[in-house]
Amino acid sequence: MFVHRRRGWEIKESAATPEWAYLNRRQLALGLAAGSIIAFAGRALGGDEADPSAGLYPAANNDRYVLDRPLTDEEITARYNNFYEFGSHKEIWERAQELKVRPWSVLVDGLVEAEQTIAIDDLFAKIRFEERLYRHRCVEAWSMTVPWTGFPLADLVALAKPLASAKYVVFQTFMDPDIAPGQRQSWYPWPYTEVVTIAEATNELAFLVTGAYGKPMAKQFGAPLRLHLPWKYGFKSIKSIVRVTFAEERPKTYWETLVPDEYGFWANVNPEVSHPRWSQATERFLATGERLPTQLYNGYGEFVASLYTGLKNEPLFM
Ligand SMILES: Nc1nc2c(c(=O)[nH]1)N[C@H]1C(S)=C(S)[C@@H](COP(=O)(O)O)O[C@H]1N2
Ligand SMILES: [Mo]
Repeated sequence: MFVHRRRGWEIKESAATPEWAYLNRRQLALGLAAGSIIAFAGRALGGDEADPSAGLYPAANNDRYVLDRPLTDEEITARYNNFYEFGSHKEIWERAQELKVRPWSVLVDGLVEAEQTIAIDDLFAKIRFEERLYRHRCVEAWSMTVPWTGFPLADLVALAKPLASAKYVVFQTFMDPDIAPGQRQSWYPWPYTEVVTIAEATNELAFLVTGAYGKPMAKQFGAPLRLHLPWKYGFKSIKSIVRVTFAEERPKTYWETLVPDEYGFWANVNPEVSHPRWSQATERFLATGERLPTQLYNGYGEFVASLYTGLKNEPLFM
């Protein structure tokens, strides 16, 4: 099945190269002129030039999603990561290079017309990529802005053809303790899983990410396929997805199993609802180090607030 919806805002790729990409190219040109120091730095951050999907980048920017602050440099975001499979601290980017992102396939199963195992490059060939500049807010009260490339999660839902009885979409990360030392710590409920409702999954903001900064994303970001739900705390944005299951009942997620009082199912960003151990009123912005006020739904209320109008008794903000 070919998923391609032409949208009114779509413009020719050639007319849509974002400013940050020009800056990157300029830096690259300077780097080449001055030696290969900058080109080397790019590789050292985990960029993989041999990635078979490299030719799909850069994709046209979708300017419907605008930022109110500058982008965070890749030098920062690619060296400060949460990816517990590779360790429960932020400096995992080198270890994450052990992840083999080809061959890679995604199992789509559960309440669907037909179970499918889709090779990642076959999936990419069926989908139209776009770039979106999104804010990301970690529950630990830091935030960043990233130019992600990918496609709406709604496109994958359409491709999966869920049955009417499906109410939830369950995502699972790879499981390979040989390369992921965190997964040898057996008290964690591996593999990492996350769950959203069908309504959330088909909201226009829900984005499956394949690339960042105009190229296939570095492994530490969750290559070759990760979710980004910009109105929710970052732990919902599951990395390195191998399985997408449609279900009628809501299974407990990795974090709900581990610390149910601190990391719940809904996890929508709200500055007025504190985490049990800290305030969520402000956040440390990784680009500048400033403390900025946190916004309800991370500033995306116009897109998502209506999803929750009938759910006032649910713990929507933890
Ligand atoms: N599989 C998996 N996905 C994950 C995590 C993780 O540890 N494992 N950490 C989450 C958290 S808490 C955040 S804040 C983001 C961090 O994404 P980044 O490292 O690309 O900034 O990934 C989320 N997705
Ligand atoms: Mo996070």
